[in-house]
Amino acid sequence: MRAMAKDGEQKKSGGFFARLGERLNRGRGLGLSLGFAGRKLDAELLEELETQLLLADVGVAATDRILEQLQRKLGKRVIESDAQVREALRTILADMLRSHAQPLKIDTSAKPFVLLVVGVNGSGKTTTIGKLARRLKDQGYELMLAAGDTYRAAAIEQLQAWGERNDVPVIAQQPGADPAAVIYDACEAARARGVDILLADTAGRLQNKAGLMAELEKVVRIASRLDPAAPHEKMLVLDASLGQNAISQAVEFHNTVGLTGITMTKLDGGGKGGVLLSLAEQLDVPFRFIGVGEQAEDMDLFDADAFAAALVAPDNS
Ligand SMILES: Nc1nc2c(ncn2[C@@H]2O[C@H](COP(=O)(O)OP(=O)(O)O)[C@@H](O)[C@H]2O)c(=O)[nH]1
Ligand SMILES: [Mg+2]
Repeated sequence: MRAMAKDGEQKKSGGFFARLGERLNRGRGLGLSLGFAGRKLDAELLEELETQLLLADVGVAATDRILEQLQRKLGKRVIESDAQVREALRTILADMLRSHAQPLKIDTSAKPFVLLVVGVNGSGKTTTIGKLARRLKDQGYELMLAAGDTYRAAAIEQLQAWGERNDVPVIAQQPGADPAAVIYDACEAARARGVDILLADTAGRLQNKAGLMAELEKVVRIASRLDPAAPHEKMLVLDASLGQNAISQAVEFHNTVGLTGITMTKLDGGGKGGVLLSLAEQLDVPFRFIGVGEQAEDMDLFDADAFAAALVAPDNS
């Protein structure tokens, strides 16, 4: 049984992050096994920890930074307990993530505020739009969805199903239609109806990567026709279970469209979560939301302290 009923911006610190802790890497966080008590943070121990962090998708640069900070915090004294190391790690990770924890701000004067979701096929774009629709609707916004993934009929139907579930209108055309035309139509319709927020889906697969990137560039360009500030949010949806491949994807999308936010999905599955540290180290793009399941309520704001705490397994493990 799952706790339901969420209202608006209410912070779900306890419940949600307890769930995140349970789900992240199936309850193992980064999966670090410590056994540090009575030892010193010497070369051997640093190497053990380095291997574990790299295996947890933290990446080389972020791993180096973490170990450097840990040495600074713990010095060469004998370590009393794993809890002491965990506490130090929580602080270090939260500090690395904090500047990236910037919640999405809706400019309500935009009418519509256009939120374009990009990412490769299967990363969770359409599901994230569904979750956002639920969340933003609960907050009282007037919404519209645009079925910009015209690549497959199933993709359009999937978005329409989320629209029906949340009682939100969906602008769609036939499969194979020009996605930029769909987005333009939707921008016009949203403006005519005085909608607050337009959530626009896109395809993640084309004949080739260059084709996909060219199409996204066009979508972004056309979306700015009616409002030069649109799309106001260009959100990359990234599948955390891709590990270090998520990093190269993020860099590529950022270079193409200039991302303004990242939402990380599937942190409940094989995703170890360490990849966010790697991303934080390499890209100056805010983390908006995290997804920990397939249902509408399985998403929340990214919070650096809570995420760091969930990454470092509890002291009793
Ligand atoms: N476990 C889990 N599954 C997810 C999450 N987000 C999306 N999915 C699933 O991933 C699959 C692909 O999602 P979809 O939204 O269709 O991806 P898209 O191709 O990027 O639009 C679907 O089966 C979703 O239910 C998540 O946070 N956790
Ligand atoms: Mg989709």
